[in-house]
Amino acid sequence: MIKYCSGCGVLLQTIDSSKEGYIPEEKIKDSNYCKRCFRLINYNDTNTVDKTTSNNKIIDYVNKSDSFKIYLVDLLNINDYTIDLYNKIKGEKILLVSKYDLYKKLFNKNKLLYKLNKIYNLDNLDIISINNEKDINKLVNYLKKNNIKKSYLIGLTNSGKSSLINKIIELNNLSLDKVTVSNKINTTLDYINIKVNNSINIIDSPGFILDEYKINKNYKKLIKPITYNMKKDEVLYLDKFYIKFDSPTSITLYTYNVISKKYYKDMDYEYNLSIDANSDLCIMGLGFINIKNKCNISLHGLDKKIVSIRESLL
Ligand SMILES: Nc1nc2c(ncn2[C@@H]2O[C@H](COP(=O)(O)OP(=O)(O)OP(=O)(O)O)[C@@H](O)[C@H]2O)c(=O)[nH]1
Ligand SMILES: [Mg+2]
Repeated sequence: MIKYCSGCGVLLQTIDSSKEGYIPEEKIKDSNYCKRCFRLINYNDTNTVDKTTSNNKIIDYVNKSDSFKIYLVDLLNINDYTIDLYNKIKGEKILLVSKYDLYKKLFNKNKLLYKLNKIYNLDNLDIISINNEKDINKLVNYLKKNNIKKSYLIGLTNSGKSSLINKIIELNNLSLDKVTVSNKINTTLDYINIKVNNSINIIDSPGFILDEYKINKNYKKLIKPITYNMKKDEVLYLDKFYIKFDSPTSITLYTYNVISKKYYKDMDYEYNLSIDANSDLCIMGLGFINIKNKCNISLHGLDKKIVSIRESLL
């Protein structure tokens, strides 16, 4: 019997419990979910080997098709690395900034759209939250209005692609199995076609994985900015790394929940960066730090290849 897992998209198999798509023989007739999805949905737990599809493989696959692409990325993960991936996607596309409910009190939608467009030169973008019905309907109406019959939903792992699919299923009363959602990486393993109606198909995809700062993220906790006034040679300690400022400046942290404090500390710094007035220091996987004054910073314990600098979003 050939059957695909409704949750993650892989071919179901009853032979190897350590491989993707495994389902016990006695369950395959009645269940549409592999053991891994069953455990993710019911216990938020994975204990089987995960398949990872490389970013290039996903990009090549979707670029072969002239279908529309919807690229999801949450605000804290917008940086040079994720925009680079977006720029590699060919054809008609839109960038959707996801999880707006986590920071809507901090950023006005229109101002944010204006700044993102200005900084990254994005011509088609919008902001979305799965907790706002209007946002979901707006997307479906956009597809209808532009006569977009087939679109790929792509983006970083955990950006909320499958959650968006489930909301579309729910709001359109579709009699389809829900796809699997979790805060673990690599939840969706293969492409899953969702027929919204006779003229709209949306395809859920495996997420992109980039080098990132590793922390446990809680997507239910609102983003709370923290401001510090740094004095000359003061050091910001953030989770597991250090940033020393060579001149006074105010800084504001927009990050997932991590411990921070400031003090004076001598240590060997690994590299320096010069920061222009009103810039954001973006840290892939963690968020960004707004720095008000022009200064030089020295860093310790933070991999340079996940760091980028941009004009302030504010
Ligand atoms: N607060 C908030 N959380 C969201 C939103 N969308 C998704 N999430 C959470 O983000 C996490 C990841 O969601 P998924 O839908 O599984 O993400 P994905 O992009 O499909 O991830 P992969 O399948 O690994 O590529 C889950 O914990 C969701 O509950 C949103 O709009 N707001
Ligand atoms: Mg998914």
